Amino acid sequence: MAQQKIDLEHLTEAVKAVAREAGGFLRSERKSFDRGRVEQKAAHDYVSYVDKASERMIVARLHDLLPEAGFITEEGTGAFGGEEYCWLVDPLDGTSNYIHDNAPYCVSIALRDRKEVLLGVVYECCRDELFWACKDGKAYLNDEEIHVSRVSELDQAFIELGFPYRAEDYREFALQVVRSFYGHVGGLRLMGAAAAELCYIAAGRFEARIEAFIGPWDIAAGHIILRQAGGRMTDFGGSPECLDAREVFASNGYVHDEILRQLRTQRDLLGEGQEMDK
Ligand code: LIP
Repeated sequence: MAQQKIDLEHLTEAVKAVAREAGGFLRSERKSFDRGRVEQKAAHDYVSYVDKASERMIVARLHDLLPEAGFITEEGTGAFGGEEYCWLVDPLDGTSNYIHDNAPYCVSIALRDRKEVLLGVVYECCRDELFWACKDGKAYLNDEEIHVSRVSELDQAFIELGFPYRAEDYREFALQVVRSFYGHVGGLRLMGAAAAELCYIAAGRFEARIEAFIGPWDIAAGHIILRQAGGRMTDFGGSPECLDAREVFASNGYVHDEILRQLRTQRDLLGEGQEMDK
């Protein structure tokens, strides 16, 4: 049966409303958050009842919007069985920040088909910032168009680092990244919410982000928002095929090749990591 043509602009507006609704739920629950109800998925990898409730609500809303789509979500709600369309959802990116009442934390929702990401929405709750973009469109923060910075000199670049839960596989690489860049760039920051941080590059606040061993739900929405804002995302070898999020290097494009030259030389320091659920 011919696949239904999707009105991406109309669908993106509906997804923005879902992200705002879920973000309002996160903010509301934060006021009475019970740290006694936090589970540990793996060492230092936490999930709370709020993550799960947010995901259930988002999946229900998205299913109503596009019943034929599958789901790849951080907490496992819904399923992906090879459908033409697939939602990628992180219901609370920045979980550890949220548990400790720190910023940023956000909702990340993306839709892809078998070829590419079609739309992405990231709602960062603490600053009430809705980042969004759809295929062949511009990137926005709330109603304002956003663009990456034009910083091209490494010593002026602000770089976001992510330290994944898989410390054993990432530690040596992470330490080498700090040795390579600390004192030689504009600044390094560790913020703990990949989806929001990719949008910060799209908005021109940072120039690059480096992390490995995260989930496709962490980066899918930020990927299209960054791309439509003029940015670039590859793995540490320079391949644009990085949506499995095993290696994620994002930038404003101007500093990409110079940083990539250093990442390539350090790549063998990465452990095996484990394949994320596709
Ligand atoms: C987080 C990512 C972050 C990474 C953390 C964690 P979560 O996602 O956004 O970049 O460093 O280890 O994976 O678990 O808060 O959704």
